[in-house]
Amino acid sequence: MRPIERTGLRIAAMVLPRMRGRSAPCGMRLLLVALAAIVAVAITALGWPGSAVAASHDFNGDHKSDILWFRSVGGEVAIWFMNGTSAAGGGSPGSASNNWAIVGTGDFNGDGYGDILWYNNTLVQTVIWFMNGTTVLPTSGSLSSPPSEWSVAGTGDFNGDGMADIVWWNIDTGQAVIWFMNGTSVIGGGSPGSAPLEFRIVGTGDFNGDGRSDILWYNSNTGQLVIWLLNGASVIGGGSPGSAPIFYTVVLTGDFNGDGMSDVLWQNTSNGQLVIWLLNGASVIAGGSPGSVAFPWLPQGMNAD
Ligand SMILES: [Ca+2]
Ligand SMILES: [Ca+2]
Ligand SMILES: [Ca+2]
Ligand SMILES: [Ca+2]
Repeated sequence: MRPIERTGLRIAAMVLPRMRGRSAPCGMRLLLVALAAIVAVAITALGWPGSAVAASHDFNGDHKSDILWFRSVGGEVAIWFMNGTSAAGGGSPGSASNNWAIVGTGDFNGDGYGDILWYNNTLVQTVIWFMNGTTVLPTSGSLSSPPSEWSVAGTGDFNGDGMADIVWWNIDTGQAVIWFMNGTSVIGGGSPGSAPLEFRIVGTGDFNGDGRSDILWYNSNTGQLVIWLLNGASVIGGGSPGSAPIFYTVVLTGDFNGDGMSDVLWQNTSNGQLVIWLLNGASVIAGGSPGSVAFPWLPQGMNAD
């Protein structure tokens, strides 16, 4: 596993338990309280048992993250345009048939509006809906898909051209491959390497603030996180910010303290406690617990945009 450094293991073992008893910075706490409130209100209002929040992105171009819903029974998609903690409009752009799943969001054509990435693992097909608010634009369409041992592991802008790109992960070899996208066209890319099979890609984010997305790996056997700092599809640095104790799982990445570098939100799947690691590159610079969100409430996709 060449780009991975095995450092920092002991840091986390100390940082995490200490963080758990410490109060988080106010802004962070507010964000998570807002997050919990939004998810609670949204699910109550929609009344969709079995529905899931798939992701957040700015679908109407107002620079505020919106909430994308996908109803796992029936395939209906809904978008809530968010303004702070309020849903200020929205609607349903349509429905998907069986076996289609939302595997990511991002602005794949660079028009400032978030788009929806779909994958059908039966048909081995990939489709992008280019969105304008709740309208699916006619330019939407499919792209050639790799063989079925590959799955979409994440999205992000890895080459910094303003258009979202796709990370694929090979379940047999552990290899990651990045496709640089322009709409539904693959305009370049490459493989940053492979990780041992016990590692999974659990997130992307710009962990060092250079305007290009990086990859977050997680070893579910050991709890270890590893970050690959990337320039395009090339690993330019990284390391391990540490490991989390058993029961903690990564739920999302986002820039919680607004320093331009992505951070990691953990949740204890046993008692619902949330823990944030503030990162600078692959190093934990601070952390804390904003509180707990009891099961079955699960943070899914708010971010600090
Ligand atoms: Ca777009
Ligand atoms: Ca890009
Ligand atoms: Ca970066
Ligand atoms: Ca940050």
